[in-house]
Amino acid sequence: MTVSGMTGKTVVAYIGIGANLGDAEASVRNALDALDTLPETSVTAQSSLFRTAPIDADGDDYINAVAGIKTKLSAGELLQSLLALEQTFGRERSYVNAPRTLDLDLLLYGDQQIDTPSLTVPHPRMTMRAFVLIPLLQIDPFIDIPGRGPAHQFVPSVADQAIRKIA
Ligand code: PH2
Ligand code: MG
Ligand code: MG
Repeated sequence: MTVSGMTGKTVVAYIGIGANLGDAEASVRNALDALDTLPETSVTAQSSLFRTAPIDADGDDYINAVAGIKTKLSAGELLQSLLALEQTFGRERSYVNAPRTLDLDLLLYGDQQIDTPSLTVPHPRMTMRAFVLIPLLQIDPFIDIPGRGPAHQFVPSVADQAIRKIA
């Protein structure tokens, strides 16, 4: 363990996982395993896997899930680790919301609200997306979104979005 790891504070964070290119289900499962191998990070909760219709995107249905982690990485370090992990899964960024082998989004980082050019937490669109809200609420039905309030209050507004639990 590094010196910063010895002194750093442990934070509970939530990661949105999505894939709709290649073997999406395998990618999401492998991503859950890979998150657990990040330095100073362990996966403490994982949602079911869900098949979801693309929102503001084209291509096949997505497989989505949410992971709860405990980490001593800073939010910036965690973001960099997630982007690096996407690369190991062959992620290409050809155009906005293009079909992807793996997307890892930092949804929540403790109770922090972060607004920098490279990172906005809570994830700005998470309250508008069933593929985030439903798996997140499966892990913690009473979770609060910092600055927004209880996550469950947003469910009625995404009720028209197709989502089906597959595993
Ligand atoms: N991700 C997007 C855009 N649209 N739709 C679904 N169903 N699942 C996603 O993960 C998703 C999306 C941008 O990251
Ligand atoms: Mg995303
Ligand atoms: Mg992303």
